[in-house]
Amino acid sequence: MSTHRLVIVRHGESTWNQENRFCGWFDAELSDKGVEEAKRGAQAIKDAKMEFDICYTSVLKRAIRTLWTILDDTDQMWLPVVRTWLNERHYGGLTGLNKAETAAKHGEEQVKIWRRSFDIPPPPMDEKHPYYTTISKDFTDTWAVCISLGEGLLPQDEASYTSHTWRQTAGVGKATSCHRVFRAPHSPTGLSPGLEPSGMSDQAIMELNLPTGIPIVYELDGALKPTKPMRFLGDEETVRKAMEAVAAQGKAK
Ligand code: DG2
Repeated sequence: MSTHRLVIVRHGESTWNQENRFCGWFDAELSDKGVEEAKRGAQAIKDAKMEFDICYTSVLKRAIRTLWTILDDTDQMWLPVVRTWLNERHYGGLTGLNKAETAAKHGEEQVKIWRRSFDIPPPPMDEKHPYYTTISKDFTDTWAVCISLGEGLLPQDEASYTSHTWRQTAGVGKATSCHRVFRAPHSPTGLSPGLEPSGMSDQAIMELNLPTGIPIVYELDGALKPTKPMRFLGDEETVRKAMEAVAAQGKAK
């Protein structure tokens, strides 16, 4: 029997998604299209008459603003919001680079590995990297323990282990006392191990290209195990096209 519901919405398109740049911990804003996507996500939640008890988001503004937009448009602005380490993983030395240009330079297969591999992290960010200072400044004070120079999807070192552990404890497991949980994360970390309730295989997660702004619904039992397959609040064709577009970001032009 379903007693709990988890709804996940990857933030709307960011300005760096729009420019097809590796973003990671860089705090990019939503693009105008991203705001529209968040609004469409809100409409889908409204149409499905879904209400929540608690919301989780990252400490990055693209996710926070998506959450605000959805709460505003569904008239649930009063809900408790936890901003925590649901951040995108650190994209290391790739941060700021164009994904298609990187694929032309290093090959599409290599870029797919960097984007989706569980155990191969992106190249590390060194101190001369153009975004090193910005990112360290944004996070060193509050999240010092967690500063890393690049993370894969599974922990490789102490810093990214901390980062992963924070993501996992920020997930649905912490919310057993709440029956209707809303989460506004990033891709692909939004569904990484410990955050994806159906326990998708590594391979399935590697192939998953989470679309921006389209809600994913999990119906769960008291032990937080899915009682039904997860579903998108969107028509099949739109979801398919949106996922293909995310996959295509790593193709050489
Ligand atoms: C994207 C994900 O993260 O990129 O960091 O560039 O969800 O915060 O926009 P998000 C980024 P891919 O792993 O799909 O390349």
